Amino acid sequence: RLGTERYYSHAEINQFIEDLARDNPRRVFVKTVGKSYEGRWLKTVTITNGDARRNKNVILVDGGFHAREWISPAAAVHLINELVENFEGNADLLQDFDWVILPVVNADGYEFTQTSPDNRFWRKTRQPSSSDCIGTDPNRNFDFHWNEEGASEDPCNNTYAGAKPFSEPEALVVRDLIHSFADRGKMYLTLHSYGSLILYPWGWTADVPDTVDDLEEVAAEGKKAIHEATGTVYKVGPSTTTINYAAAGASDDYAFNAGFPISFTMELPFGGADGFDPPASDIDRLVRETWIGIAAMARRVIQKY
Ligand code: 0X9
Ligand code: ZN
Repeated sequence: RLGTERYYSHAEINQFIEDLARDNPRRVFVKTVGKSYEGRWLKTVTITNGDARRNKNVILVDGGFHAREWISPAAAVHLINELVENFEGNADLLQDFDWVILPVVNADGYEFTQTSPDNRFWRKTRQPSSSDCIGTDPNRNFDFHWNEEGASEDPCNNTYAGAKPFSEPEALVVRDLIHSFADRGKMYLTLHSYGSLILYPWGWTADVPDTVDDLEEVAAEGKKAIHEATGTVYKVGPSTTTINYAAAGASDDYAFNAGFPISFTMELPFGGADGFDPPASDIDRLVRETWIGIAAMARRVIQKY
C-alpha cells in the first residue's frame, strides 16, 4: 500500500500496482497499455471481486493528464488502495462492475515536474513540436471537435492542441481504452485539479446532451456525499458554463460521445500557493474526500445501469 505522506513518482506508482497484482492474483490485474513519448510504460490496473465473471460493466478512471496536477494521481492511487484493501466494505462496488484505472496518463510531464522545482508547473506532454516549444495539451488532443474551441494552434501555448488529433501517444492510449469498453463502459472519470468541480459534457459547446438529467443526478450524488463528509463544497454542472470556457478535444467529451453514458471531469480542490500544489500534509484529507465522492457516484451508476 502506498501512503499519503508524499507524492510518488510514476515509476513508484507502476511498481505499486505491479506489487498489488502479485499479492492479489485473483482480484487485481495489471496490463501494459502503451508507452509515453519518452518510453515510460503506461499501465492500467483492473480491480475485480475475483469471481472471474467476464464482461462486467466497467468504470474507467484516469489521472495525471496534466503534469502539474499532482493530487490527481494521488487520488487515483488512493482509490486503488480502497478498492483492493477495503474490498469487503466496497463489495457492492465490485459485484457487477470492474474498475479500470490508469493513474498517470502524462507520465513524461509528471516526471518532468517532479525532477526540478523550475518545472513544477509544467502542464503538457514532452513530445517536441515543429517549433522550439515542447509538448501538447493531452486534453486538447482528442479527435472530437478537435481544435474548434478553447485550444491553441501555437505550440508554445499551454493549451496547444497538437499538430493533429492524437499526435500524442498518451492520448492514443486513453482513446483505445475508451473504445475497448465502449459497450460496457458506464462511467468515465478523469481526475484533474483544481476548482472543486464535477463537470459533465459538453465541454466543447455550451449545449447540453439530451441525457443531462442522468449526468446531473449522478454528479449531485458525489457533491452531496463530499459535502456531508467534509463540508467541502463542489460545484456540479455542464463543463462549458460551469468552468466558464469551452475547450474542445478533451477526453471527457470523447468518452461520452463514444458511448459512456456518464462522463465527468472531476477538478479536485485548490491547494498550496498556486492551486496545483497542495502540501503533502493535505494529501490524505483530499484523496479520502475524493474517494467518498467517487464511491457515491459509482453507487448511483451501478443502480442505474
Ligand atoms: O481545461 C481542461 O483541460 C480542464 N481543466 S484544467 O484546469 N485541469 O486544465 C477542464 C476540462 C473540461 N472538459 C472539457 N472542456 N471538455
Ligand atoms: Zn487538468
